[in-house]
Amino acid sequence: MKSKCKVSPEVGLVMGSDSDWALVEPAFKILRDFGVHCEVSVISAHRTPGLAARYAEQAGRRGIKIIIAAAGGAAHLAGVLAAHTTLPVIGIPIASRSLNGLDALLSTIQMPAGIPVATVALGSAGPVNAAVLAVQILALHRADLAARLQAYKQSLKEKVKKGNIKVQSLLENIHE
Ligand code: RP5
Repeated sequence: MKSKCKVSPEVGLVMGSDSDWALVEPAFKILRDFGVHCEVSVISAHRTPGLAARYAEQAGRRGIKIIIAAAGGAAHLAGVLAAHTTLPVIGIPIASRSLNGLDALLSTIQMPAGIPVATVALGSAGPVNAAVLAVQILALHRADLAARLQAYKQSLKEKVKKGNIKVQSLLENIHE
């Protein structure tokens, strides 16, 4: 599966199986909301190893600036892609049915020196942070994205402030 959301994608969002999509979709939506062009592909480090190598080797030439790779189990996808490119690779460990994702987390994060994978959290924070990190990297050279990131951070602050007001109000009711 390979779907381009725009003509010139800047981010390659790759997952090891279509079964990962439900967990990865929030990353796609965040990139889209920031206006970052991306393409989505299913490529397996183990089932389609040649394709994984070719994808990573050709990504830079096609204008991709960052690769986000999500995989579960023996999650070698991000590492294999990182081995075949000098682009930054962000790894999303997917919690599969076994071991609560610890297998994927360790497989993604424990890379040898010289081949980094910027590994984000297990669970729902992972895809969100992968997308935000990709935007932050792109924003180093894009003032429009930097401004959107400021607005995003501000929205997080507002959410916490509202949460505090809500909890204080609940406490007042308990004390009365
Ligand atoms: C990994 O194995 C995939 O990334 C997925 O998380 C996991 C299971 O894949 P399927 O057996 O559901 O295709 O390679």
